[in-house]
Amino acid sequence: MVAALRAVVAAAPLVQPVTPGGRQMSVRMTAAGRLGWVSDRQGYRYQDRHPSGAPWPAIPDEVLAVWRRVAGTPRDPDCCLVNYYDTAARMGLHQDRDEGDFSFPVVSISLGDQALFRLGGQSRAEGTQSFWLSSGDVLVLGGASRLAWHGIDRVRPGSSTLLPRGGRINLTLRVVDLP
Ligand code: MD3
Ligand code: FE
Repeated sequence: MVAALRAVVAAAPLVQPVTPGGRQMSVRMTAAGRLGWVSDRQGYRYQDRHPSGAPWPAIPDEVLAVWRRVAGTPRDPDCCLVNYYDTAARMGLHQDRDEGDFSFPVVSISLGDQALFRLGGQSRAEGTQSFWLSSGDVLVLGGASRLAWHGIDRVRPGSSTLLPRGGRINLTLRVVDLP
């Protein structure tokens, strides 16, 4: 899977997105599939091209195979978001609600160093639980958890030998468009 992702990143290089408010995110991102998520001063959105203007590469077969095994729907995903965390990167608490139909799950695949994941409820006021995600972990965020607040507090350096230069890759597979 890492080899297939190297080909994705060669075709659609990782970018460090800027939020609409002008802050640089610490996570570097790219995508595969028909649509990818981008953020810049104009706002954040799904679009059918990498910021370079190139179409996104296809979702690798070995990644699609995970979705087909666990997602519980015959519909394939439109988007595989690829997040790369160096050991200083984090992702603040947020909800994923730019997709068209929340009855489809989001499937997450973690690769490389462990990360401290925080999961709350559907309202920001609810408490959160933290747990470590390890390389090879697959999460299916469906049902009530689909709209849960979540984020990554930190990466544990040196906790995996999968990536020669360390850090963490997270893949999130999503159905973006309405069925
Ligand atoms: C819970 N990614 O890409 S993966 C994201 O590790 C994102 O890169 C984190 O949050 C990461 O949006 C967390 C686990 C995850 C993904 C999507 C979710 C948890 C989720 C959607 C809804 C609820
Ligand atoms: Fe998210």
